[in-house]
Amino acid sequence: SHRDAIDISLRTLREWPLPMPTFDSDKEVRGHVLIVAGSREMPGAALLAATAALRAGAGKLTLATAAGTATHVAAALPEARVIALAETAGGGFSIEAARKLGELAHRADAVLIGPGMQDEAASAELVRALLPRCAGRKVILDAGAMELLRPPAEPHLLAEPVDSEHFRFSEPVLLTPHAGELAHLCGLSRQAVQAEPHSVAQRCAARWNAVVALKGPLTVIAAPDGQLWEHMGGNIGLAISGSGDALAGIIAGLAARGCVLEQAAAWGVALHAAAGEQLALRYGILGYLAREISAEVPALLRTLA
Ligand code: NPW
Ligand code: AMP
Ligand code: MG
Repeated sequence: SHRDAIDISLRTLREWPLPMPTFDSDKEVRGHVLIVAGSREMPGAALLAATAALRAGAGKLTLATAAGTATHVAAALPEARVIALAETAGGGFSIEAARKLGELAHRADAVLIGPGMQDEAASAELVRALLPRCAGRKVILDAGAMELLRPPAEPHLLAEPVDSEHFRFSEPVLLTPHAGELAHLCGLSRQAVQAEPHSVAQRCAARWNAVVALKGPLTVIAAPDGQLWEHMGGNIGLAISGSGDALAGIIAGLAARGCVLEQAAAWGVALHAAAGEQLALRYGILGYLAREISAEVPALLRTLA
């Protein structure tokens, strides 16, 4: 625990209520999510994130994914509008997709990019081209979409995650790295990130102008203005393939419903952990599946929100 961090507990969340739709509102009010995710090798990540966004209560969903898998993804998630994106040789999304995605982002309330994206160079280029077209939208960058932050010359051995020409977002976005990912992105070792998660997240948030949700058994959320939250909960069963993809989708769904990025992250992390606790009661701590996480969310929301 850290002296400046607000503990994310049920009490904190009750004092930070989610925006609730009125009984006569339509699906537009609960927001439109655009998810850019998946690849030939990881189509499942797109499905996990997209399902989670709907389970968190978003009204509309557009999922842009690799052309080679789009029909299968669409059949697995009949609720989604699925856009097929041309692929690079490396299995990433080609830069030609940026304009089409820009038009889709314009109509969305929240945009999640990254789960299961292949081809690091193509991902960085696409995100760079897409960000200016996401102005005014709530943007969440996970996994491969965070590649644009990777220092150009790597690995470098700076004691401090500081370099003079670092990237800065013009409007804050939300980043959802685990310790290994953040280590890569800021040129530290994973041990250094895990030794001081609060201060590393805070420094990265200030440096990049981003809300940073640094995930792990302890999750730390740092805002660019220095505000800090922490959450401890869930269980080891959440350390499974696809778990973070479900979390990113839950957060995107909450953002589309009208939460600011900090609130979407705090609620998303708490719901994801509570879902893990429910699943552990039902199946045991090990062996539940990432695809089962988001199905717990509606009942949790009924009791919490
Ligand atoms: P490396 O290679 O270990 O040096 P993981 P993930 C680093 C998708 N998924 N210490 C690691 O570096 C996700 O959405 C799809 C140091 C690597 O560079 C992502 O797009 C699924 N470094 C992608 O797969 C289900 C560490 O972080 C980077 C580290 C990768 O997902 C699974 C990525 O890390 C998955 O969610 C450590 N301890 N741990 C699907 N069904 O489609 C990680 N890194 O661990 O290679 O992969 O972040 O889980
Ligand atoms: P990812 O590595 O992107 O798949 O994300 C993994 C998710 O599982 C994050 O939300 C972590 O906070 C969560 N997680 C991983 N290990 C644990 C653990 N031991 N206890 C609780 N949550 C965990
Ligand atoms: Mg992940």
